[in-house]
Amino acid sequence: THRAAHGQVVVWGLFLIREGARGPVFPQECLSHQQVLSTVRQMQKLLSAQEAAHLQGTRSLKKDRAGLPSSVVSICPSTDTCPQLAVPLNGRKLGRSARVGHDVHFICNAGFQLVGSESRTCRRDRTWSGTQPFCRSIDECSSNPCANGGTCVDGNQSYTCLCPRGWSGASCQSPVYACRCPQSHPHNSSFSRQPRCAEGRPGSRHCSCDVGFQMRAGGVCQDVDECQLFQPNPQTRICLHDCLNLPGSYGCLCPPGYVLHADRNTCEDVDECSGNQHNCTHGELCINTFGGHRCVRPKCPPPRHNTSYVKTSSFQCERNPCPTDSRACRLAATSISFHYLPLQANRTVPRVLFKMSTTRFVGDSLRFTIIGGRGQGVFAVRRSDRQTGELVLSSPVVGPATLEVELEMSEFSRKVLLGKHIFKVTAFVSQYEF
Ligand SMILES: [Ca+2]
Ligand SMILES: [Ca+2]
Repeated sequence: THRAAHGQVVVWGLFLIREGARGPVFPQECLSHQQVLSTVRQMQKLLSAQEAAHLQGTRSLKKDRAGLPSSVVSICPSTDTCPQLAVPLNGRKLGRSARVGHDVHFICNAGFQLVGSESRTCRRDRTWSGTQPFCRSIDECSSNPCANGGTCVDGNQSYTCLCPRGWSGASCQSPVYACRCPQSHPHNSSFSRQPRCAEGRPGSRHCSCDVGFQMRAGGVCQDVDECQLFQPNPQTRICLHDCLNLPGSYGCLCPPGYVLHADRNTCEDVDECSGNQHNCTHGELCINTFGGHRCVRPKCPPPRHNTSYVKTSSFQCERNPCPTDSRACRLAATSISFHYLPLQANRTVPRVLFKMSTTRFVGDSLRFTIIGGRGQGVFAVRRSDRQTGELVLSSPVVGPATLEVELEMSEFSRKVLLGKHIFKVTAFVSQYEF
């Protein structure tokens, strides 16, 4: 073919340049078959001769090189070297010199640990310092990484802990309480799921559970009961009120009268009064309380001993003017006010609930006393300044409870009573501490 012919021309070209000294033969026209064969044979002979010469040269080089060590040894006295050290299996030796004063170092391949001397020095007595090291496969379990009786399984540069029942986590460090659900949901498979597994290197398989699940014996992912786990302990409590275990998670529950706060943990009182969710009738007043509400109807006392009262506001009664000759009326309270205090159970004490003073102070002294009411035992009064008194909660109250206390503030001028004010206080204590 044309291509074949072209290749021949190239071969010819090479041949002519190399053999130019012998007298080039310029082809005048197309070569005969015989001529081509003859030329190729000549080329083969020439190349074979060159190959033989090359091999001869290589052999003599090899011989020279083989002779080198012995010539070096003959130059350097053998008394200055230590015996050659072996390369540890699965490791490397760094430094080739075995001469006195020289060091060699050993390192191990990944996954192996050097046991023995990391470095050895050729000493004057032609012995090596230290001991011959070897590379041992790293046993990830040798440090006993599994807690709580977990079984360690050594892997490729890693380990796996097989946790006993009741424990989970990479090192079996997390306690897991038995789920209380199986009795109530024996067939609810959503509390146990199959793990997600991924094939890694040949023979290795990594399985994991969804968030909120943990691997159990048998390779099944079981829901973690966060409620059992964290709720009973005040330090780890996750819900302010009640906890509901859910597959893979949990939820917090609030008692009636409360809504779950945006933080998903605490309970917030529903203000039934402002939200018009109350059942108070016309003429009753709605008082919002923690966990509920109350309907109240403050009433002025009925007329008695020439003394009568009139309602001046929703929460206040004022004494009507007294007949000129009625001492009883003049000694009766000039005003009666009503105070409703929503209170959470078990609040810390002492706690100031209420302050009282007069805006029309004309005398020279005020006296504050508790004059009655149920639940007086948990209250006390004290003066906070010259014309102000405080009602103080002095002991914690267990709810639910309704406590009433009646306070009197008497105003004197030169020890003569000028007037009395009565404060009727009602505290609505919730069932819960919120
Ligand atoms: Ca759960
Ligand atoms: Ca409420």
